[in-house]
Amino acid sequence: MNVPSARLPFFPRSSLRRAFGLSLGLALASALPFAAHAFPAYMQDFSDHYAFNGINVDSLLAKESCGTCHVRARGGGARNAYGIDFDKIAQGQDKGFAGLEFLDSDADGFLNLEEIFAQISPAKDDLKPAGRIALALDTSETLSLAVPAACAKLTLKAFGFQFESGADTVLENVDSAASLTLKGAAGTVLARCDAEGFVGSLTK
Ligand SMILES: [Ca+2]
Repeated sequence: MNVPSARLPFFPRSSLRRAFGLSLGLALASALPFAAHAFPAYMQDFSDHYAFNGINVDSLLAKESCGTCHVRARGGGARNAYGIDFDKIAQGQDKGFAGLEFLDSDADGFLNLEEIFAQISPAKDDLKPAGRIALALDTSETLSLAVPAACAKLTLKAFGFQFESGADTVLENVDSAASLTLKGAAGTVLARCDAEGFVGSLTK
């Protein structure tokens, strides 16, 4: 699904982030404090935020449920690393989920946004992508990608930037490296190989 880049909080412009933080902040202001019966509302907020940005997180939420933010999968009690950051930053600093995306809450070497894009918990350092896709962008708008091993289907999503096919594109049967044109001055690109479990990103 192509999503207009102007709507995307991933685009590193503080005005967009502030605007989104405000709207999420208003939504959260009407929510109940962190309590067991309020969890579905937070999960819905999480799902809505990523759906708005063209990322379906149903698979992640089906696996993790309330464990997306809590130590216990059924919720309540202590928050996990992502839940602690959610409390401190998304809520405490009114930055919403967008404020967590370029953090590595579980310190496993992958950004929360990368793990969420790969449908992997951003809170568990024993659950992480199988390898990193390296992305590089040169001055002539050529995006280069290197995968750790052959990738059957490499899905790319751009925020701020644009591929020739729009915000999304797919490369098939990438053996080790590939390149393609990426237009735009600034933004974020996400890349993943679902079957192989690789993920990567570039932000400029
Ligand atoms: Ca991580």
